[in-house]
Amino acid sequence: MTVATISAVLLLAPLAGCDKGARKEQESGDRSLVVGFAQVGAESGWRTANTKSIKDEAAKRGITLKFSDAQQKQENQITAVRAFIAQNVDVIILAPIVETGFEPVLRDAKRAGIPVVLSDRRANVSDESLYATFVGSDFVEEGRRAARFLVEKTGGKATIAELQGTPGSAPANDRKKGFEEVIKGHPGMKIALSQTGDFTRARGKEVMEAFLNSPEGKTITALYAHNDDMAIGAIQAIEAAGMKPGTDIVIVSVDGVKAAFEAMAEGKLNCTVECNPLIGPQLFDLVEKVAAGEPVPKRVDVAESVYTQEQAKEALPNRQY
Ligand code: GZL
Repeated sequence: MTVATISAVLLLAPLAGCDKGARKEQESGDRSLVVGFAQVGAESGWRTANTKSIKDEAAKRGITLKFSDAQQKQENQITAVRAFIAQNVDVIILAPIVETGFEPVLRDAKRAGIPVVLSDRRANVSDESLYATFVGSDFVEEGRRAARFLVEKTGGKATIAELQGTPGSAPANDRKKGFEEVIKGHPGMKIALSQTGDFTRARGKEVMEAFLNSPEGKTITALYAHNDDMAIGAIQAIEAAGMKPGTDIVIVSVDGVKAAFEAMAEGKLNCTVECNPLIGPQLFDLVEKVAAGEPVPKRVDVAESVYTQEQAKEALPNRQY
């Protein structure tokens, strides 16, 4: 074996034994990051704004983003993550549609040496090392904020209809939990009807129609919708029933999309609890750190507020989503 051959072998040896990330670093030099993003779907105004924020930020940073819209189906998300693993991307971003069922595919990503960043929604796992970090909102606090508004607005006396988000999703589970935590301290606040509208306008309208046609329908004095899109659908149903949304039925929802501010300006919605979808910059700060093997916090929260009718007209021109 010549000296040249020995030195070449010695040079490569460390690479052959190093972990995938370092090898990629060595091979790639300054190539742009390749990131796979398994998004929930396009079910709401919030989701559309969230997708745009993430795509725009990737483009701004010269990051190659492989995007998958799972159309609100978990099996499609899992298929997308497996494809990203096969394509050997640098980092995977996953917005888990529901909290359970992702552990096996996250283990596959870990075995492949590909870090996963959870965006927007949490996934329940038995091993926290299966994801590098999570960036998103505190949905329990969002539920508390919605309930606090309703208690104040109704003087602690309301018969409530609840439109829940996607069954099993972190926002639906936690927004319900936070809301109930606050109203349990107010005996005059009762949830009389509760059903999922799957975060969409169409289902929100359908379910609210069914609520209003039910025996308890005439007793409803307030609506809590886990997102603005379902509230907008419910407003249409309330008007079709000859009632005044925002007056006959006090309405509070979550997200803070432009349509909610328009509804508040028209007096049809009373409050929206902001859930900020514009997390692209925060998300890619974390993705770049993770790709470089730098330490990141396990959870990064998103700053949010609460908006009522009084602020709607003034805030509307400045809303970005
Ligand atoms: C919340 C997000 C939720 C929004 C809905 O972070 O996961 O999903 O509240 C969207 O509008 O469908």
